[in-house]
Amino acid sequence: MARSETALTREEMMHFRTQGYLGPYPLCSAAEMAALRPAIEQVLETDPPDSKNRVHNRHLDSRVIYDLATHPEILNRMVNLYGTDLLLWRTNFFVKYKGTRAIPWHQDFNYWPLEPPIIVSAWIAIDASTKENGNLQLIPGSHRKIIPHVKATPDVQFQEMADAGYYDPDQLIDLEMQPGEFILFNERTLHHSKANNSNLRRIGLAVRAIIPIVNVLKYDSKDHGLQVIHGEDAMGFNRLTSPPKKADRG
Ligand SMILES: O=C(O)CCC(=O)C(=O)O
Repeated sequence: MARSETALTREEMMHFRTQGYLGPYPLCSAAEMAALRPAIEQVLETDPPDSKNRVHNRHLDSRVIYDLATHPEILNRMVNLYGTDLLLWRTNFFVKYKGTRAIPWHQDFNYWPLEPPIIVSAWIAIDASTKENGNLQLIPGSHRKIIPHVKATPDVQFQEMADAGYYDPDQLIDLEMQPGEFILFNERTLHHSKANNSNLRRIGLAVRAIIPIVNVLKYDSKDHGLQVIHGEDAMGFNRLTSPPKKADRG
């Protein structure tokens, strides 16, 4: 496989394997993200064609979001870790204003209709993400075991959360990020974020990519399909769709 300009070192690849995450890395500068932010905000203020949800899968109707999600700084690193063939499954914005509830500790694969559940996520800081406004926190190495999930408490955003008896929150690390930085993590890396108790908005964009052997068991909407973002889809298990055209909304 050709090594890209942003090829990971052997140490970085081993870090991802043993710790379950990598980064932060710069996708663009904070100034470049500031220039892009009005277009991102406009997408978030507009209903998508399927009118379902403004924060999910906007890479399907916005070229700005698609280009962000498939930026070479992300894609080249994903290719180094997972091989040349990659499909974009989902994107999710996580928008936290003052008072937005915490995201509980969880392993993503607990919730997802994928078989086998192999996913790499990139989480891109659209705004600065700091301890003040509820940055991501994760537990290095936690991807090596499967943690049971139980009914979530009402103070958090999800219906289910990791069973607190199965991990040690003292092992967490803070991933503070400047706008334009991103991290990578896998489907079992235990992570969460606290409530935002500050006046500083915190928007992150999570990008979920899979390899072609992964079968999507349930689609998010009738318009939902996957895009081949690198290499090819030699398996043909999943419904494919095209990237939005550059002239499209957003
Ligand atoms: O942005 C957050 O606070 C949580 C993100 C998250 O849970 C995810 O990307 O899977």
